[in-house]
Amino acid sequence: MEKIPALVLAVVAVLGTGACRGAPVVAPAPMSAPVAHRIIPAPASIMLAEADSFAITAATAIRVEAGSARVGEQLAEMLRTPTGFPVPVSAAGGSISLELTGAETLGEEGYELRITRDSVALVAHRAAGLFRGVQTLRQMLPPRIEAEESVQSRLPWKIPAGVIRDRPRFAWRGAMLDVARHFFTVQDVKQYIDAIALYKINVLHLHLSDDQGWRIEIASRPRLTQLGGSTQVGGGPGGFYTQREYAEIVRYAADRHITVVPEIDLPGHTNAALVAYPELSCGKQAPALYTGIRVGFSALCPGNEETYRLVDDVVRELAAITPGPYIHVGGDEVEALTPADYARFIERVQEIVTRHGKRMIGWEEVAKGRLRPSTIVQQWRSDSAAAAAVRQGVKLILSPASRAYLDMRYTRGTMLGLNWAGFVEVRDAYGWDPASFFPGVTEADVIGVEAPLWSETVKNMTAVQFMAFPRLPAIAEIGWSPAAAKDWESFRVRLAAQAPRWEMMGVNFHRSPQIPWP
Ligand code: TNX
Repeated sequence: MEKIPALVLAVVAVLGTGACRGAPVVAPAPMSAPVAHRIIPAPASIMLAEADSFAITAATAIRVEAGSARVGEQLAEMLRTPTGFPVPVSAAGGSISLELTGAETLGEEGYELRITRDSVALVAHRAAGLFRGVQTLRQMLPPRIEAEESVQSRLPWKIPAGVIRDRPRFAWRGAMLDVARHFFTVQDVKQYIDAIALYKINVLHLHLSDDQGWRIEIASRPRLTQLGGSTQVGGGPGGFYTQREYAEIVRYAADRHITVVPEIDLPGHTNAALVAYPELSCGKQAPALYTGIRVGFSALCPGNEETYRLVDDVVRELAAITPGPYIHVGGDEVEALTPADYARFIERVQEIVTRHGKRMIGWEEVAKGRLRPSTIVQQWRSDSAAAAAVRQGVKLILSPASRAYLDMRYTRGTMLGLNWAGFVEVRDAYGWDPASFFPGVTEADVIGVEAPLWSETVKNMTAVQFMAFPRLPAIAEIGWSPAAAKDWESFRVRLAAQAPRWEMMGVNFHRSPQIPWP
């Protein structure tokens, strides 16, 4: 705040429009909403002086130090295309500075932004914090900052002056993409990464195998992809990632400070694997490829030692190409095994994952086994399963289907998606709190939230975007912003302000009647 007091700091109550509760559903058009009303997720603390601003011009340069050079270059790239300005990046100087001098209390992802008429200082403790701060700057600039060609003539490029201090409430803010039911190309996944990075998502969970397809090359088990990757729901050609392509996705995500969590769903959801290795099913009969959308019918045979040799090959190869600390082993919806066989299977898989140096994550059912304290349980359906996991002393990722499932239909009137967990409109996705949603689960038990997008009905990126926007930003805010910042009236106005940005980015979205779109 050192240089700010000269300004009259208008405290823009980004979080405090609570008085509007009970107001009519359609609020005034937000096109002229103050910039603070555009930022999602809402920052922990924001004071803006809207009367004053910093302008990006042909003379703007970015000053970086060793640890901030890459984020500086990313910021420059973001500015160069739409503005047409050169925006040089160097250690020598510039009116925008990116510094890693921030206090340790900012944590891995916190940042501070100090914006005056003459300068922008973005300070963090880690590069990830700088990257998150750049997303805030991006949202404070006009939507045409997303343009893919120079629109320089339409000046000015202004950022309001003020101070933002921000850090996430939860360490885990995930998005899951099911690339098994329908396959998505490397280019598709990169496009999704770009869209989620804007909302400070930091985990991309890839659901890499299911009954309909095996999507990751395992060199020691080539038939998994040769046979198991050859189709998808509805009978299309399917596909898979080579290890090199997977590494490219991991690298692209890491460049945006997003950790990739690979999931191989075991012991159920394994029809595609059993097509390739029929000797691993208890019946030892080769099943046919499956292109429908039923669940629960397939399982690896837990009494066969060959099963664990396959799991070991898969986990070993996956661990070697996954720099992140986690491997997700599924564990959901197994109807073909006894509870005791299921629990023993999960415990053995947990040992295999541990032996290869990773932490196991499983869907809530895995809490039927004895878990290590380092294992993480992903809640999705029941509240009792979440509480049972907590009693074992493990941490939870919350993905309640009735709130966080991006594959649920919005309403009776929107046809895409499923509705087994109900209809999930934007307000449902936004209207819950991780610390109070489940009996017996407190804030300390929760490492964060994740929004899964299952792809039984979702066939292409236009559909992915329609399901994710605007619900993904709602889950992102629940994961990032302080509980006290939760305010539907404020959120819906800020959400409305994303529309011109999405239009500029070519991102499809659901025009929910709950939101006062411009
Ligand atoms: C349940 S969520 C499943 C998935 C389906 C999804 C559809 C979970 C762990 N299992 O296999 O794709 O519902 O919404």
